[in-house]
Amino acid sequence: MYTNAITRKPGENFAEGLTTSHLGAPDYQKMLQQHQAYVDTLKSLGLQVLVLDSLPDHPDAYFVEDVAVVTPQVAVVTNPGADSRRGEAHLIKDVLSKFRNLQFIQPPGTLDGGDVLQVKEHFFIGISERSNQEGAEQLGVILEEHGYTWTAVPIISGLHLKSSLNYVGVNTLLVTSAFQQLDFFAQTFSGYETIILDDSEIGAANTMLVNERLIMPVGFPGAREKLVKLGYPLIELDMSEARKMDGGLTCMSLRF
Ligand code: CIR
Repeated sequence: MYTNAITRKPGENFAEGLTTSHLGAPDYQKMLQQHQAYVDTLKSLGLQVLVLDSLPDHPDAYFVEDVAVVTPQVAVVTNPGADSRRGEAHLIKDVLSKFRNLQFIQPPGTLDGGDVLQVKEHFFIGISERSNQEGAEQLGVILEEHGYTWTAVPIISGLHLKSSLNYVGVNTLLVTSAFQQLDFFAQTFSGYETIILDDSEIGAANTMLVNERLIMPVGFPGAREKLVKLGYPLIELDMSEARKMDGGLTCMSLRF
């Protein structure tokens, strides 16, 4: 069960963050409302939620997931792969050190938390445009010290591993059909059940399991129908503005 979450308020200039999506210009007031609903939802599930101040010099900083990987034993501060985001990492140190001992991904290693998917005692680490092999290995060494195992996963499309794949409980992975068709998928993810998303609903891949509830983005009825069968109560949140900035549900918090 998670007891804590760290989030960060989106800044007024959040639209200056990195994006590859063509979903139109994001709206700040809507973003704030959606962020508040997100925070309120985590609180309603019993988490204590810290909301850090926005960082005007780092318009993507509210995607706090990317700057750390938190386990019960240690928090690993990452070295984000995008130049514009690198400075965010050391700005999370003070708050994280109140909860965990810290370790650090060191250059030339790069790593974004969005590429790190924990499934029970195992971590899948995406090697993407943001996270390199060196970063994955550094994280892997730290995780092994604490009894975890890990596997590297090549990310060929989409920003991060968790843009395409998430763990939704009941030994089940939620995955886009494109990702599921990659030749390494069956072997790398053997032993799990899969729920495969239609191509028109890849935006639902970033669904988040928190304290026996599944939080999913609104607007994906096909995914909803498949997920409801897992038996968890579903909560739908409007993520329209974060999606315009290539972000989703998991990106906006560190949960531990
Ligand atoms: C970026 O490109 O870095 C941000 N605009 C979006 C980051 C999303 N983070 C995540 O998926 N963990």
